Amino acid sequence: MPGDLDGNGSVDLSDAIIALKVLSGMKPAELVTPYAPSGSDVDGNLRVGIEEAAYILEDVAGLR
Ligand SMILES: [Ca+2]
Ligand SMILES: [Ca+2]
Repeated sequence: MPGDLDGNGSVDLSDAIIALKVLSGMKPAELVTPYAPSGSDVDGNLRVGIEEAAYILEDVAGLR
């Protein structure tokens, strides 16, 4: 599922937190990306980044 970075079957704020931690530098992408389920990558660049954060937040906000 696109955006489901923690693989719990839904896209929610916990996924947004993961993406935002990566973007803010609190967590290196190298520590997060290998554990993100295949298919969670939104833009296909094989990294957790701004695309995932935007997608997740739009999804949580009901904009998608
Ligand atoms: Ca999730
Ligand atoms: Ca990505």
